[in-house]
Amino acid sequence: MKLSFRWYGESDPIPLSYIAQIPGMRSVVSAVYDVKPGQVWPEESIQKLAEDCKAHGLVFDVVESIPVSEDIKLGTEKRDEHIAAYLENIRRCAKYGVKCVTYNFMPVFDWTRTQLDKAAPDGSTSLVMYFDQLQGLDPLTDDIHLPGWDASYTQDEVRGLIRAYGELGEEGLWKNIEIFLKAVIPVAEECGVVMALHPDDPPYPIFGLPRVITCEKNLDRYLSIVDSPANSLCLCTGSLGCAAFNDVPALVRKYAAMGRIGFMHIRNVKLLPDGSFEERAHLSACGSLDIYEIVKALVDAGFDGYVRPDHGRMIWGETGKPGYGLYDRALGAAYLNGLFEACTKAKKG
Ligand SMILES: [Mn+2]
Repeated sequence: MKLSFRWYGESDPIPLSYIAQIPGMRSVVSAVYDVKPGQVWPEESIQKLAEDCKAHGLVFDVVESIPVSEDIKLGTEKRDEHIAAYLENIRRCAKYGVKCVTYNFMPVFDWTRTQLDKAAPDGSTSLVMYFDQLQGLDPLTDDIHLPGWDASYTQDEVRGLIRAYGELGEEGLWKNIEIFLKAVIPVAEECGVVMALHPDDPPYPIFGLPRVITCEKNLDRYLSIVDSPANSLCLCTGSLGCAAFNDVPALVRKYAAMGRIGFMHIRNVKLLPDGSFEERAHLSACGSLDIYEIVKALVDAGFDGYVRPDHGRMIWGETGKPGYGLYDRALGAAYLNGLFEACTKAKKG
């Protein structure tokens, strides 16, 4: 596996020199964050990312994300123009050494949580989703500002988008996914890039918005639309694992054996009885996921793709972007290194 770490570019409070000090760290996962979805990234920005990483002994070869615009997801009149920009972004990234591009197909909002700094008994804080904090909220009538939701939308724009997705429905979204994949995957193949689809987080509809990247049946459907190793998954254990219907180690075993995992996001979540969940430390004992079984499934399949520790807690007084501090993600990386070493040596006998 290739160990990687997400970095938000020059505005990230964590310097590349710190990331380079994490044992076994190889790749930086980043993106050009100041260009709107549907637009082309300046080559100089991509080149600068590659050069900055190289100067610290790191490789910029994973992009997270090239966002899929709402126009592509909804299939508006701007779709063709936005897909053309998407293809150009894949070509430009490949030119500077990118091998894997992460993206998702979540309508309107990416991840959804109700609180970003829930304190645990030990004083650490993490992201949580508590259903009792969501109950009674209706984005069509209430002004809702949930953490992680794009603040650049006005409430009226959000309402317009929610109505448009309501009319589109799940099958309409699948149709637009098919149009996207049939355009993008051949170009990714040409460029030697693996497209890695991130699942919906959490993997079920929110406020009636269609969300389809949720479960084994739908992942199978997605991968079969274009049956190519370039059409792969960014298998996020915490996103799929916050729904009890997903058996995450089994999913990892299956898709790794098929050669259809380009990128692994590994983190732990604690599922609560009402379906709410809390992000926890990476260690298996801290949450509901068996991280050892997940790593063992990867090693058994001979997985050699990218892995990164996903969201961490805030610990040791660190402040910064929730989920993306240095300390707990570095602990996660060290834990993953240990599991990979143990599983790899046990496999060799
Ligand atoms: Mn993830």
